[in-house]
Amino acid sequence: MSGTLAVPHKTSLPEGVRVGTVMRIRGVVPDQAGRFYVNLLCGEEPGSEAALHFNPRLDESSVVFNTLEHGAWGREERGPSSPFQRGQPFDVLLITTDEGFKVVVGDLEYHHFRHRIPPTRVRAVEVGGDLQLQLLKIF
Ligand code: 9QG
Repeated sequence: MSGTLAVPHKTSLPEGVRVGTVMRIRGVVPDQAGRFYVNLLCGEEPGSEAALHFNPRLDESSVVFNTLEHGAWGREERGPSSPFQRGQPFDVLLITTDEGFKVVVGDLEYHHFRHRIPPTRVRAVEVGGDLQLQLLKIF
């Protein structure tokens, strides 16, 4: 598909993420998609902690949010009914607030994930799994 980025796609954030940082992820969910993810990672190396794991699951019609700390997944949070559909485009904003990450899907304020790891520790954003990625932009 024209204008897609290879996945997994990783962008370094050397200055980290601060209150007010907005990340925009735009793409299309493939017809046979299972799951995809956006991870806000606290390092570039494999096994880095994740301050946010955002995981739309088309196979479960759910969206899972979590952290990865000391090699272990934390307590899962799940959003309300999934706004993602196989074959459909999507546009997501991750808005960094004092309290957490506000996740906006399309025009819907979908979920607020309260910080467990300080967002200033984030050093990279990685997008991967079953998606056609058209845009990853950090504001
Ligand atoms: O399943 O759930 C989020 O709580 C795990 C998944 C895991 C995460 C996690 O296996 O999948 O979504 O690194 C992984 O295996 C990711 C991709 C209880």
